[in-house]
Amino acid sequence: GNFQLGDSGEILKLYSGVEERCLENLMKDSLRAFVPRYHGVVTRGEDCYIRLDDLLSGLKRPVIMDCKMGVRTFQEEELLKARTRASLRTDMYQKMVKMDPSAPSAEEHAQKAVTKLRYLQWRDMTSSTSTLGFRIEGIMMEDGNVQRDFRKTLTITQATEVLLYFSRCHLDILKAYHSRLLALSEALKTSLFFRTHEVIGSSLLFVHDLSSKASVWMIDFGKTTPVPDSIELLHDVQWVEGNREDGYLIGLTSLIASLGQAITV
Ligand code: 4IP
Ligand code: MN
Repeated sequence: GNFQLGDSGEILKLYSGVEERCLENLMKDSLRAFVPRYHGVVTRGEDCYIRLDDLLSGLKRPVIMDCKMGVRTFQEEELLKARTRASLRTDMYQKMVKMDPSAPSAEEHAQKAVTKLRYLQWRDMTSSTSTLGFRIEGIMMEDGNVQRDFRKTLTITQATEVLLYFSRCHLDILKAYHSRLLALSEALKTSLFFRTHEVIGSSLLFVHDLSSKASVWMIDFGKTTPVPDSIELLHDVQWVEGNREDGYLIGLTSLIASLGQAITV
């Protein structure tokens, strides 16, 4: 699989050069306190892995929520691929049909396949990604029960309902998340990494347990890449092809607003 347990209780994640370069940079950045500690690379059998601190260690019956950040989840290079050498994906066509049989076009139905760009764009447009700048990818409750379908969670208020369910309305947990995100938004303002990287497909991982330890971590940097020196990203403006903007701060603002609602109901 993509993950293994390391010898000292750390998490081993299947190697990606893009992610390794991000983690190396992040360990020297103002975002360091918001990223699982990176311990270099190990080889196991045929495969190479990235060693990361286990974000769940010390938690009893952890509760987890993964929010994928940004107004899009595909890289700009995906547009070029779709125009020039689009490989057709039957697996993505099938995922699409399963969720909504009427989503594929007549042509896509005929070929029983879609491009990766088409699938990722459809996921972004039919979730809160394109409007709120984030989407809930999944939740695991303390009994291990996993929920993955949040396509109907489209507004801040609907996200607030999920937050209340996820925290079982524990105000101390919601407040801890809220202040952690405010601290993150401060750290992002001074981060050299953030100014110079397009952050695509990265998540904020919310973790707590009922002893009320609650934290949020930035994870998944496999599609986060440096931009040319001539570009300085703002992260809070709309994406147009070529500007490399990811809308990360649009998502963070939405999440903070939703937590703000949750702690005042
Ligand atoms: C997945 O779709 C996610 O978008 C993955 O992104 C993406 O991996 C997969 O592409 C795609 O099938 P669902 O979540 O709807 O199943 P992430 O890894 O950020 O969750 P990439 O390769 O884009 O990172 P493929 O090409 O790996 O299947
Ligand atoms: Mn992810």
